[in-house]
Amino acid sequence: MTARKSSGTAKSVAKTGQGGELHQSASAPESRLTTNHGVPVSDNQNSLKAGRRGPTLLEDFVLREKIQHFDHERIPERIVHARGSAAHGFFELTDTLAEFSRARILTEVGVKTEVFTRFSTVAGGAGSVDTPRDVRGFAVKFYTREGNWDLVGNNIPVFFIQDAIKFPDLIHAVKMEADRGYPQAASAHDTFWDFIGLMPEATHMIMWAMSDRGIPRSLRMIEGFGVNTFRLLNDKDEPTFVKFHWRPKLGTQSTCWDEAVKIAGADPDYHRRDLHEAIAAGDFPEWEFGVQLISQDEADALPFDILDATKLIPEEMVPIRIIGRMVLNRNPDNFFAETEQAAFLPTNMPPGIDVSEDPLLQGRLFSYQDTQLSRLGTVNFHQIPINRAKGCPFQNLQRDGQMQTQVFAGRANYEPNSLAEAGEVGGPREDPAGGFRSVALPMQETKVRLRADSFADHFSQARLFYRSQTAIEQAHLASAIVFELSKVTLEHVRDRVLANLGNVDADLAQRVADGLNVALPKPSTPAVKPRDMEVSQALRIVGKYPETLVGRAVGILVSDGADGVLVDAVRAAVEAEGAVVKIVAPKIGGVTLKNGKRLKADGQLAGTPSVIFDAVALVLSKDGCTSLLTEGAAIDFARDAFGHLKAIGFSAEAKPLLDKAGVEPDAGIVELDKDADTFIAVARTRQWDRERKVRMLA
Ligand code: HDD
Repeated sequence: MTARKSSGTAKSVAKTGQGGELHQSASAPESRLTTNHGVPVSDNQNSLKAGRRGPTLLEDFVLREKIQHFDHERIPERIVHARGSAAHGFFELTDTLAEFSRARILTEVGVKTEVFTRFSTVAGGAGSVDTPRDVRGFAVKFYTREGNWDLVGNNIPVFFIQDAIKFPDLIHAVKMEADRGYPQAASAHDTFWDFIGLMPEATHMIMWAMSDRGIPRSLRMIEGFGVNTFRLLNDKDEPTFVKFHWRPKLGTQSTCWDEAVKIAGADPDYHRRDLHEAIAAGDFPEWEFGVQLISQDEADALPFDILDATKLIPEEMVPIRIIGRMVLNRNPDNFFAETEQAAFLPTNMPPGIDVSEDPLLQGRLFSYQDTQLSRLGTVNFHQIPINRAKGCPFQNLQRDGQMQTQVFAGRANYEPNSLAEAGEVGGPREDPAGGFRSVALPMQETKVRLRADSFADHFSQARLFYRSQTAIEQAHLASAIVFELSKVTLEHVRDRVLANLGNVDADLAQRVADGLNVALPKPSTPAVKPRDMEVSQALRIVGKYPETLVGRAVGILVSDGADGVLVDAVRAAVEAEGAVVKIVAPKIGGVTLKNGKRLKADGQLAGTPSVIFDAVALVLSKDGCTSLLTEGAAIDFARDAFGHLKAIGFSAEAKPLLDKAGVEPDAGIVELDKDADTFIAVARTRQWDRERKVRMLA
């Protein structure tokens, strides 16, 4: 191997390890590779050695700096919500809440405020898959003109526990079991269900998590909730309780469980990719922003405590008032700098928004700031660009600390000071009128460590949720619990959960017991007997979301000799509906159509199964179909689409493949025609009627 010397002239020649040459123009300062301290680097391919084949020298600061930086590239992942995907966008207020709040973000109609929104799963590590059954985090950082407002919510409006002191126990129970380090990103294991069985207050949230909301189709299709009750404060500092809601424009949509499991293998980054690709394509996800406003008197009249995070306020009792919208329209430039380093704090609130005494929220007010210190490593994490208040200046007299990036001038780092009287910089001062004020509440209670009696009803709302679901959703929910409990090895743990379910609904408990093939124990004794509440249609997904292809994806499986006219017809019709088309071919090089034209493939069949599409079309030639009859991936393509209740359009020649895959005719299986109308009509929704034919549900 010959080592060359860098010429040091305008055109330098960098050496590769193989002795090849990489020519680069490196003389211009703006394009020159340097060390972190600005020293130009002459050779980024070879370390400095004692002789051509000798050991590397300690003196090589270029090598040492590069390796050392690399060694420290990772920071601790978030203790929860480690797996996340984010985007930039804006929030626009459409209706003022001036009567209730003095926060400008809630009163200035038409103003667009920058936001950064991060979605996440809860239990899995940063490298885990996107589609486990789990709660999804929905955290929005509004860069308001009065400081950052972080609304750190979930896609489920209630929580597992009532008091923050139980949070570490909950998370320890759901994460990988302590001795064995598995399962990753899954609640289907002993320790989680052990904790749940012993914590009846978790039952309501379990209903939500086990419902189809736990397996969303896309991050663009999840609802968001602030979960905790907050307060708004108006100009006169009069308080109003508030619950925050995000509603996806595309509707709330889910996958089937079997589909979610298979997506995890086919595309572990399914949600991250979907969000990124949609935004890159200009198909910007959008949510409506709504509030439920409750006065103290109204809150007192409710049959549950609004300070209890395991309770929601049914929309039928207090309607949601839509006051704004959020559009996500820009992907992060750098995942680490933005998505990973984003630090959300429920304590970030502009004047006019305040917390409530919800004991879960109260603990959160400490935890988030604290966790950033170990995760981001410094009290100055607010100076990282993604966390910086950019809607307004920020200034105070806090100084120094690790990674201080601001250079403060002057002597005044204390207050009060009178340096301005001598013409020096005196520094910022408090603003009694415009600054953040907390609600003025009388506090005269005895100091206690207990749970309020008003928090004791653990089952009425769990019952409300179950009874408000459609028959399809009830079956999914029961089946999900059966699946999870089937992974529980300790019988007494299963029994305790079943006994709690008896308080939710006798039918649900029986279905789960039957699904497990075990005897149903007697219901546990609830602290408060569950009450029947008015069924809430708003809690459903099925039947509520728009029948549309907008924002979805359709896969067309093609073979050599396929009819290009049909492919074009399907593509045009699907795109006209606002969905994306992907061509799937046996080989990535594509196919030659009947008319001799080449058609490029977006995905190779073996790596592009039908689980990643919302509907599929099979446009095959006779020979193409015959050759696919011995290809497992092709048979699975059709079989899974059928099993996941998707519409299947097919060219007449593709019929043998459908037969081989066991696809039985129904309203969702249509032969393609020249305008693909019939296919589009059925592709707008899942074929729910098919489900009982393809799956044993609890
Ligand atoms: Fe939390 C992160 C949502 C209760 C402690 N939480 C975190 C994130 C979301 C939520 C979306 C990820 C933010 C991001 O994308 O960076 N958490 C919730 C909701 C809760 C909730 C909706 C109930 C209403 N959390 C909760 C409690 C505690 C925490 C009760 C502790 C007492 N949460 C944390 C944390 C995290 C976090 C440990 C980990 C990473 C971070 O904060 O920044 O502080």
